[in-house]
Amino acid sequence: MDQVPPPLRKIIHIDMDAFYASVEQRDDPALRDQPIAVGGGGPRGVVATASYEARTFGVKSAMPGARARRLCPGLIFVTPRFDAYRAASAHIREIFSRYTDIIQPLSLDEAYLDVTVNKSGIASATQVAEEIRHLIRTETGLTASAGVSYNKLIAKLASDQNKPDGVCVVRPSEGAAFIATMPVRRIHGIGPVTARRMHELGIETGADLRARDLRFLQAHFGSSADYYYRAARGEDDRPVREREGRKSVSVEDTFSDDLTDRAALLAEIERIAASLWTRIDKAQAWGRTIVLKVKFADFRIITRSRSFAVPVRSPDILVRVARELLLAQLPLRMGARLLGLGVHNLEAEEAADQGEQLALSL
Ligand code: DCP
Ligand code: MG
Repeated sequence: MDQVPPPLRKIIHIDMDAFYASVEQRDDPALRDQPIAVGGGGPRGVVATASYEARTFGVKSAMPGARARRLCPGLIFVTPRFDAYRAASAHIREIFSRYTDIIQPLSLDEAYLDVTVNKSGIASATQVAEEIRHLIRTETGLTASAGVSYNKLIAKLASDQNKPDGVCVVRPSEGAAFIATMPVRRIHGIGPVTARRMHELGIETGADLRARDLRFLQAHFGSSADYYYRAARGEDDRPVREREGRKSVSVEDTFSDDLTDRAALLAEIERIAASLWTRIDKAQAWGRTIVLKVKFADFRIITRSRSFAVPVRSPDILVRVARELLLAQLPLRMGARLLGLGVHNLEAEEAADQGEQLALSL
């Protein structure tokens, strides 16, 4: 049978600029042009995002509030107003829907759009992106950046290139060279754990990744090798809105000898949590419930879980909760043959709405 090559797709990735901070600056004129941080200014608070004025001081997302204040003494802390962010998010999604129904939100401020065939009849994806940015600006008073390319991998990297308020177009002939310059940790699906392993193997950039053959990647990264191999060449055929249907992500491990020793059990659960995080990050599947599973020597299974109001988006929280769930079971009444860890209650595609990240509530 003849293989007809699939038509080239036109994918846009839209990402709002300094999203929470921009909403705050829009709604309170006293905050305009000021260095602001949205998030907790208290002793245990974390910066969710900083205005561009604050970023020039080095203030960043996920930074402890105290450190942010040291870097930028005039920093103004603003308490998040999620209702306002959700409203802005709903508005931009409504703008997207004027152009296409193939929309995959990744969080409140970010989405992929497939505009290969689109409602406006505009052939140029770049022009569609510019119209969307224009509508966002005039209707919401906020700015967005866009990446325009032939797949999700490159569109997402591209939207970050000319931030804030910029567009970057990467054509099919430019994709491989574009990826070559990227640090691997910025490639979708390469989380912090994988990035560290690549670093240990001397793989820092897309070009380094491309220099390794498939056999080498398979030996080190198993079933993910194929994706990395293709990503290094600028190839990615994941469809927009692929996340439908997944219910949970989990990792478990059966031991050759039943484990009873506290230190050994904790070491195992940390290892399992790290490996689970790699999967979560790769699937971009954020869940609200963390579930520990223990199978005992007698094959009885217990599960213990903890749920949060918002999806867990931090590997540190995952590890900490995993340890706490396990510690609550120690000492075990008999050896464990298996430990498992999973996240459930995944953020549904439509409800990628839960932009409130757990980092904030700590
Ligand atoms: N966010 C959060 N905790 C983080 C990162 C982000 O709560 N660790 C929230 C606040 C951000 C929003 O999600 O405003 C969007 O995240 P982005 O990573 O897109 O960051 P920004 O939109 O703030 O900035 P940029 O202009 O770099 O996209
Ligand atoms: Mg953003």
